Amino acid sequence: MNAKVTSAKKLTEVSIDKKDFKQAVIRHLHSTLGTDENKANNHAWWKATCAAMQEQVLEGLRKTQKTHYLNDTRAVHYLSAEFLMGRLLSNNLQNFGLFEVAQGALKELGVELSDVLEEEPDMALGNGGLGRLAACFIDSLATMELPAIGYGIHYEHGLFRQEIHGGAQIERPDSWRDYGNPWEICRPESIQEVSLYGYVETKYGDNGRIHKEWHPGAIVKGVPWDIPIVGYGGNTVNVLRLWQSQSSGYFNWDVFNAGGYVDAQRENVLAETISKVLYPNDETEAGKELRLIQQYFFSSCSLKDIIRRYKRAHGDDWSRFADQVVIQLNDTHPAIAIPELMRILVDRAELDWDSAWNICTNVFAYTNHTLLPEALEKWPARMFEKILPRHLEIIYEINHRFMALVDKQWPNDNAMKARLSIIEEGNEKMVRMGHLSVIGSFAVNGVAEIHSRLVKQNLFPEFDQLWPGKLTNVTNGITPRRWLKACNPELSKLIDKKIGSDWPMDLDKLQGLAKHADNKTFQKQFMKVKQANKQALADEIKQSMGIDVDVNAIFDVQIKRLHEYKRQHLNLLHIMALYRRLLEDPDYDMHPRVFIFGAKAAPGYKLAKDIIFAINKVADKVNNDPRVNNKLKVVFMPNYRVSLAEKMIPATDVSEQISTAGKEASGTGNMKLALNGAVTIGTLDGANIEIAEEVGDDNIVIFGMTVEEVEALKASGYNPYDYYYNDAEIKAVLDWLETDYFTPGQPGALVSIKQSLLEGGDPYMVLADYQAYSEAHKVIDAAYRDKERWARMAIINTAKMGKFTSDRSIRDYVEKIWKLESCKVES
Ligand code: F58
Repeated sequence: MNAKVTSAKKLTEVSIDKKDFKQAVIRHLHSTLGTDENKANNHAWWKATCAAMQEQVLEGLRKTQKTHYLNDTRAVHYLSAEFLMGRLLSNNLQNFGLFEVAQGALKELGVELSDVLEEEPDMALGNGGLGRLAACFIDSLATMELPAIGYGIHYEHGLFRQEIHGGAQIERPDSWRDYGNPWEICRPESIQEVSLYGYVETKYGDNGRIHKEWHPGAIVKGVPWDIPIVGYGGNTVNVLRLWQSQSSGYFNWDVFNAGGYVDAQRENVLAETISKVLYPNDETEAGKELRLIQQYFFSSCSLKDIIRRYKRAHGDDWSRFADQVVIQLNDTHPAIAIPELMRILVDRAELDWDSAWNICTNVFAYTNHTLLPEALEKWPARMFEKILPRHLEIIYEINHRFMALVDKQWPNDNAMKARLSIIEEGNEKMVRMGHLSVIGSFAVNGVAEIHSRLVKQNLFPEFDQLWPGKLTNVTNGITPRRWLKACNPELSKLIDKKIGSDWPMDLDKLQGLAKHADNKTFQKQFMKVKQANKQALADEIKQSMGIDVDVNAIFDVQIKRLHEYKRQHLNLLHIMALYRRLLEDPDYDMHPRVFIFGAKAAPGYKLAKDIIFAINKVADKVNNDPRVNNKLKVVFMPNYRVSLAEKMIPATDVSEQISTAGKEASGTGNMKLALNGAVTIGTLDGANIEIAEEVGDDNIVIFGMTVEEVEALKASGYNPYDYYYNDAEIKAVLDWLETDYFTPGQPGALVSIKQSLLEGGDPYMVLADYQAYSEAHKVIDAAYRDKERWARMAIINTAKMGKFTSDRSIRDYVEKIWKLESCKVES
């Protein structure tokens, strides 16, 4: 097994020089875009530069695919409803070692590469951490020269664009490919068909064998679009294959005879609706029919594509399928692939059930990303029966056989059966997708140590008993190519000078910085880069929002989806408390602080939107109050997305990771910020715990209740009013929300936050952690004022992030779960 990244070609051996790159850009300007150097605007330059780059990329793709085919490699198939890719040009240039070449070529044409890069719309085909993780993982897979393919949905509209009007979030459609996407390649030769609706016929064969035949009510087409994924070093170019739905024109008149022509047209519209829009949910399941159809659509297309490729090499011999194919389910969204594979094997390939199940349970592995009950997917059996009648039968059969196993292990224990059954009985029968995923997979992993422990202890304890070793951990990671090398070029250059330039492929090398952490010159250089990055962000804030921020202030950043468990409102209450302290005592001793937020709220999540509104209203007041003497600023940057994160992260001093212990599965923003030299203020939750282990207690500020303390307080009967009445600051701040101080003329406009924290029972224990959080901020303040101490802390954070490269996560998957070999592609 050789999954270590050692083989990528040296980045100095560029495949094309400046002169040729310039020629290629001009050629594309002329013959692809039909314009010329004098007429071209930045958008045209962007497209032409992408096209010039794509020539290199496609050459790499062709070589990679040929090599993988000739070597008949085992491959991982990463099924994910979301891939939050961001922009690709800068990444592809970096990974091919052509960034400087392109910069130089464009300069000679009188064009700034940085302006051209800004033209690219983000590919925002994901909600948050889960989707971005998938993007980091496919970067690492290609970098490590592992045979891999990502499968997902070619959403026409990605995550909504956020505008802020009068402080409130407004959602606008995202149209990432309105003017064409230069990276994607349509592959009509690999179109798949997917059946939906209809009924199942039972047929009895001569040999007494029962055969099930599904007569679908409608068939839709899946059109594949391939996005090449360039590994660092440019040797391996893998593929992200995204499925777009299209009407097939097929409509079963027998099934829908009463509806006739009009219904048939409705079906055509449905077909094209499937891949229209990404559901903007975060940690809650919408339970909508269209979402189940989306899930089945991309899972079925992907499986058929995997089987087509397998058959090309192995014909109808299924005996090697599980040797060649591993399918990773990114959460339960693609779990329907399990009964789909059973259907294909049993109904189509006519394998017996046991052989089919044996293949299935050696092919699938499942990653769990959450413990929140509202995020665990369940589908009404009734809805299943309508959309996927044959799959429901198969799920019942899987469950029937599984219940026999449970009975063997725990005889006559009906309560146990009810707990473990895929089917939840109740008012409405539900299909539990988590249970199906655990039962149908050979490995199940959580995404950070603490999370995986809780998956075993609280979520699936009986499954852990039944199959010891099946439940495991793979701590998340981030790609250092995007999240340091590309987004923080000045820090990268400084690091290169100090320890050499190998670190993007071997992040443990950053350890080498630790011995310079006390060196005054290095401290100055490191903090000078931070200061320049802060200046760039300050300029952006000024330009986009008209707010002046002082780059000597502490840049304190919370960037992530807006959710109660992530506790942006804890941050807000503390900001309000600082404001009060400053009003009561103008000499209140604090280093100037800029609190910066970036967050989208799910459109239907009322309280989350109220919190955004409150942050903006408090910001209006604080930023325009001369009494705070510029010691406090609050900035809510609209439309948080990957490309904005790339600007905010290098400029951050303090990273807010303040979820209620036990709720954040891992977090990955925490890793990105620490890698760029931010100091974390955080709870003992998710990967914060592992970050603390790496950087040491002196270089992180941990506060608040542990998981055990949260559980104990809950068990003893948590009462938020205890904190309200016993803490004058909490009371004053909560009462303030009820006045019209922040919303002149609109008293009560912010009251929902107070209500949720008092009458609502404060489900995420914001008030219980408030004092500890407030004290932790005093620790931050004191540490920052000691310039040398702070520089040391920042350097150590960067130096100790080696563990959190997504290359390490992938290595863990390869060794523990996938059992893959890397495959060298000759350049
Ligand atoms: C996130 N989940 C976890 N879900 O919250 C985070 O702790 C973890 O680091 C990350 O996954 C990667 O493991 C997450 O982002 C979603 O966005 C789902 C999208 C579909 C609907 C339900 C939430």
